Amino acid sequence: MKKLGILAGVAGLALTAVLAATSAGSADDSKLEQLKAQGFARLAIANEPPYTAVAADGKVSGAAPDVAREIFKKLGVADVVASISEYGAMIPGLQAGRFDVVTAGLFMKPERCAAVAYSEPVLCDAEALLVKKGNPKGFKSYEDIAKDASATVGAPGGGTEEKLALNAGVPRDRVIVVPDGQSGLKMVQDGRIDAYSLPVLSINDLVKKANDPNLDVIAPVVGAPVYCDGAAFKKGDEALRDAYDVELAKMKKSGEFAKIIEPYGFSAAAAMSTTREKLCSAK
Ligand code: 6CS
Repeated sequence: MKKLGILAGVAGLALTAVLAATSAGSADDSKLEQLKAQGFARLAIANEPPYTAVAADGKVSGAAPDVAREIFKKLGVADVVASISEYGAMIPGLQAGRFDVVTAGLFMKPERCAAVAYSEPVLCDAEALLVKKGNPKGFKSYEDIAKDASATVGAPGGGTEEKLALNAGVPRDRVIVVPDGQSGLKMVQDGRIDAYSLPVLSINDLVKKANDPNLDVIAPVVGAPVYCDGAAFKKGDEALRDAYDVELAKMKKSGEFAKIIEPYGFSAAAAMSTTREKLCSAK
């Protein structure tokens, strides 16, 4: 009897393991199944061209949403809808379930990698400073701004440039939180800040559209890293992130990825030359 009891026990354990694996598998796939049923994925964006843009008619474009739209289509999610968020509110919004994914050029850094599940790299860029013509204060780096006791720099709230300026020693009261690109441009033009910092392609886009001969772009900011973003998923949605990465890798291989991002000025080679692992462990 004893032997039979042990066999029954082993069979029971095996059955439990199979059921657990199956349920875990279906639980893992549930987010993607939910998005497919919903018919769209909710993106967090910043409306900072060429990363992300919302036209007057509400049409969403920009390199990040365009890549996401294609990948979700390949995963069976018909469309994407976007909400504009400040960079500093994107991760809390994702964690609170207000968005399904952040596709906004949210650069991968160790502290962010600890809070979200990033895809592999998508958009890479250096940092820039928008200044008055001739760069009257001679800025080349965030340290230069720190050393000039009267200098102020504008940057997105919770954004990378804000953090870089603070870490370079610019006091909190000289790092001005600026809600969007147009505001930053105007504040430099009006002399209310001495510099406005965003990634190079964002600043270049602002300057091109401003058509103002009294502006200069300092790029790259000396001492600031080249960053890359990825699509940022909520911790726990790793199965969706992994499915996203499979399609992203295929698009990188086929050339479709380059066709989407390079017209915006981004380099597919730059994104393909690095990995999430490297970027999330960068010092
Ligand atoms: O990831 C960030 O924090 C930065 N990324 C972009 C595309 N613009 C500004 C922002 O600070």
